[in-house]
Amino acid sequence: MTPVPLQALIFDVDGTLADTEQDGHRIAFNGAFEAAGLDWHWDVARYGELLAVTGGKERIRYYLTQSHPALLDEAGIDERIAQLHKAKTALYSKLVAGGALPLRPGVARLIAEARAAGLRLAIATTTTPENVAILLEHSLAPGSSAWFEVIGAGDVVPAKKPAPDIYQWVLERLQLPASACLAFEDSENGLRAARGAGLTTIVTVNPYTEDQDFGDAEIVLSDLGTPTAAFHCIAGDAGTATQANIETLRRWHARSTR
Ligand code: XBP
Ligand code: MG
Repeated sequence: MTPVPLQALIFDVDGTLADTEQDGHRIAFNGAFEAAGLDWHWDVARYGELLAVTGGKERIRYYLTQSHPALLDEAGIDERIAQLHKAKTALYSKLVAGGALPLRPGVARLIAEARAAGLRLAIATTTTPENVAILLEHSLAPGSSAWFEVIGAGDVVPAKKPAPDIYQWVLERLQLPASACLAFEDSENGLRAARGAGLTTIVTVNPYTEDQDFGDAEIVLSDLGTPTAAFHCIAGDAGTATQANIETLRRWHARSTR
């Protein structure tokens, strides 16, 4: 069978493009709780546990089931969660616009190389669409949202990762089979979503996800690597590569679809 050529790269956002969780989303959640007069506080370790559930509204609800279950029976709790989440999104935007969240090593380089090579770009994330736009604008380049042909984000699909729905939504809009694409993820939930949609997946871990199960990934790396700082290959075969560039991506893609 002739191998399908690589045509598109699909990126997760949180934890993959930038380490947004600990010093971005977590801070914004806590700020929203404080502004609402609540004594809820998510420290770094607790937030790591809460990351088991993707989606900010879903994460607040999950926290309530653990710490304040009686609140879930109160009338108007859905609206209250939605309001808290809206306040959180506004705080997160401010943090990102202030330049608090740089991209991870090699991300801007790889995206530039992909554009130069004519690969199509897309995003598949559970985060709110405004968060994606503001991160790209401030941490990648002004106007860079337009580089991504399809941005699948937030509530466009009701079932968030680890469900494959967001990746399927993106693939449908790209009008490409999974076999023509590579996904980039940082978490087990993300990997399960991408694999569920049939995508070969490259994982770059971060402190919150490094102990998760990535057995189903094509390759697991510390990061994408830069010309001066090679990635560390955690699992899979990186050969002699020291950074993920278009040539290495094509190689990893070809061997996975053979
Ligand atoms: C990202 C998430 C999101 C963010 C918060 O997961 O789980 O919930 O933490 O975003 P992934 P919102 O990287 O797997 O897509 O508060 O905007 O939902
Ligand atoms: Mg992620």
